[in-house]
Amino acid sequence: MAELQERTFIAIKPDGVQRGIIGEIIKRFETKGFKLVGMKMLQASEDLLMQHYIDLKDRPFFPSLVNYMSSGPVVAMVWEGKGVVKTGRVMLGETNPADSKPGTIRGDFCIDVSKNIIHGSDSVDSAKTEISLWFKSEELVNYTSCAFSWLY
Ligand code: IDP
Ligand code: MG
Repeated sequence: MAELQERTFIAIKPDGVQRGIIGEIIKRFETKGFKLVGMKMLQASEDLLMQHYIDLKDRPFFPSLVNYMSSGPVVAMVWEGKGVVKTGRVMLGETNPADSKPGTIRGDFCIDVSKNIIHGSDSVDSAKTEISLWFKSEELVNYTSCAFSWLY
């Protein structure tokens, strides 16, 4: 049962919001069968983004990454389901859109690594850290999806 409640943190970055791709991204996770358990639009602070990307702090692109991510609102989401962390990453495509296959989100909707429209947690552990960084526990909802018995 617990494996069916795996959660991942997905964020539509400022370019994805500005370019009008929010609905398309949500649609892909929704029609796949994953369950949306948290969602909000926010202007992320530099503090939050520096914590979120702390592992990349020594990379040359770190300042421009934080600047990009704080350049407009983002849509932060938590999606739940069996294997959602790994499958979510497959649905995103590679970090560099040029290496992403058609059919993936980055493969279909963007061109450059510096504007790759979406974030997804890369492991179950990092998902837990990111979800608690971006969401308060009361912002996440527990409910039964009527599709559950048709998915599993
Ligand atoms: P990921 O988002 O696929 O997990 P990471 O290596 O964790 O990729 O990098 C985080 C984010 O930093 C990327 O999604 C992208 O926005 C940005 N980034 C990564 N590599 C580069 C680069 O070489 N130039 C500019 N931005 C980069
Ligand atoms: Mg990453």
